[in-house]
Amino acid sequence: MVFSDPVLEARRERVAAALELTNEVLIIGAGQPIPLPENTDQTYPFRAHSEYLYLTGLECPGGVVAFDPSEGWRSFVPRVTEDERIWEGLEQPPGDPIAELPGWLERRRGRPLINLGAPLPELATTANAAEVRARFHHARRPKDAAEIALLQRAAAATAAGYAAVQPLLNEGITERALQIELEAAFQRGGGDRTGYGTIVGTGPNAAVLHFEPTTRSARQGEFVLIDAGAEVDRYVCDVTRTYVVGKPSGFQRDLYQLVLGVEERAIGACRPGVEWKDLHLRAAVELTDGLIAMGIMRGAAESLVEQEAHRLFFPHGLGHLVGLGVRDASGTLPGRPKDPRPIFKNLRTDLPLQPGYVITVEPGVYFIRPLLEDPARRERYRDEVNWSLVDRHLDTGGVRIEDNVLVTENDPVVLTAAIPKSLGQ
Ligand SMILES: [Mn+2]
Repeated sequence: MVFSDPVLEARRERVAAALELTNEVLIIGAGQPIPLPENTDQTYPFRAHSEYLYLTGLECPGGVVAFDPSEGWRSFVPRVTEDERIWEGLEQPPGDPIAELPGWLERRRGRPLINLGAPLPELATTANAAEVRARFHHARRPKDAAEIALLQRAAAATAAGYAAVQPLLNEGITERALQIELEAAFQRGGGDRTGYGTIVGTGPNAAVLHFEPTTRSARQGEFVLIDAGAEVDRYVCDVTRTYVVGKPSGFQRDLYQLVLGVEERAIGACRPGVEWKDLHLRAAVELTDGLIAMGIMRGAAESLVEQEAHRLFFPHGLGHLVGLGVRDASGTLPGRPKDPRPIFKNLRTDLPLQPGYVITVEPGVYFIRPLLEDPARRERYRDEVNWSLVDRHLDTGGVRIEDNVLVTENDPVVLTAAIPKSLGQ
């Protein structure tokens, strides 16, 4: 695997210190391959649990890493069989034989046992696992140099994908064709695979937040929203660009400039100590201000956001941590409950930023029919929204612009800066 021993040792040390265990025994499982339902001797692609991979660098089915606060870390791995060497080309990973794990546990019998990573159902575990996991997540939020190097490679592969599709944004191109060319270029550009299901939405489909590409073709003057990222050694970028096929209308330009301005100001504010929820709130107010200026909403932005009216057009959070997987250790600070105010209902990340964090910044404005055609919402926000203008734009789709930002002691670093942000070809 890609991480060197000193890198892994430093991680294990940092995690051990952060967990604050005294007498507890910790077991972190890699997980087992899951067979496909039919009798094919195939399994779903195996991905070791992130918590296991982080500490061992191994994609090792059945592996277990164990920690005893008075003795330190031990890694147990299954013996690779001859069949696995013949059929899969597997090699024996480093570590103690997994057959020694029961004895290791037996010698610690009676002490509280915490199981993180993939569950080992045969173990009876104690109740504070969630708290220990929260501390583990928090300890691995700042990315180390090896992780940032992988993210830079994932960003380069992702950039190759976007560069391949931008010249293809012509009338008649299908969502599927864009997906195929994007994903092929990801892999030619050094990616192992996509980090999550590629989203390509043309026209009204651009308003579906997690749209799966279809055979629909783009028409002249429509938005095309692409949200996709390459994965390199399990490290993932999460990028969105929005384009227009042909010449954008004034309305499309206004929407795009609004989202772009909000995105760039939020990126500039990604500095140590800044509360993510404050950036989210500021983005919500700025988007609302822009929608007021465009005549779509009416009133004062702060008050509209207080009333949650912005969620008609911006129904998701400003972003989330990304890295080892597309949602890497997001959530809240250990021991600090999420801010319960209704305006933060759709914000799952509630943390102060710190150097080393990598976070997506992804404001968006959409015309989402299930929200905008809902009679209850139309009644509640009767005066706050210019509904006749909204009705004229129900098939507009939407705009989202998303980059991945590394927080540092100095200026934020945009890992995905090589991917152009322009409305058209
Ligand atoms: Mn995304």
